[in-house]
Amino acid sequence: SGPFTQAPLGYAFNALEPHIDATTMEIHFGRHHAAYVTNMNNFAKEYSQLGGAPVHEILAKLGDVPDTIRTGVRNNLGGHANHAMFWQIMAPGGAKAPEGDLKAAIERDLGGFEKLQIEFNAAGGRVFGSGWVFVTVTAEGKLALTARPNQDTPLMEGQRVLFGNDVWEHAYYLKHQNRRADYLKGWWNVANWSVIAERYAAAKAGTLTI
Ligand code: MN3
Repeated sequence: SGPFTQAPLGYAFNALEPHIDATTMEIHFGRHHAAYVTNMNNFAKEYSQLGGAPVHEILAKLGDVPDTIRTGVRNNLGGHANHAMFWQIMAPGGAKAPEGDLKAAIERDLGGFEKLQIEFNAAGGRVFGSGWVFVTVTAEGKLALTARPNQDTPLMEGQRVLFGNDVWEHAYYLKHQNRRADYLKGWWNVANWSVIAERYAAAKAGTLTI
């Protein structure tokens, strides 16, 4: 227990099949993400200030964290924030493609949904080893494609993440083994554009956190 908590998944482990298998979801949510949260609660025992600040604010000011635990906080709180976002934006049952002003912003800033998918998949493929590919959003609603190694996140530069995909092998290896490109291609089937549209509106309203 401690100040960091893992929100319930909100859907069944098998809800994203066949694109993401139930066993991967169970291990990814129940062990990988849970471990990041446990590790953060242990860091908070050493450095109690961690428990009093919002996750996105800690990540934006990692230089304020004592150097003895800074790398651990970077990896584990980055992992917590990244996965908390990831489970949300894959929730089943929403819109299957961007709509409305989010669709217009994707066309304006990223060349359209089809081009976004091609370039996002390419960026995910270029991540060497473990990391993430993200679309960031400014308070003005401007979008950009970017990638980070390990559990780093644009939150560490004070930016906001609209959505992202986990390209660590633990996210896809049981089903796709070394074929990351197949995972990236199929992943779009489980992105929930209703949730992502809510995050887009929140970013523009200044209320989006992680
Ligand atoms: Mn992961």
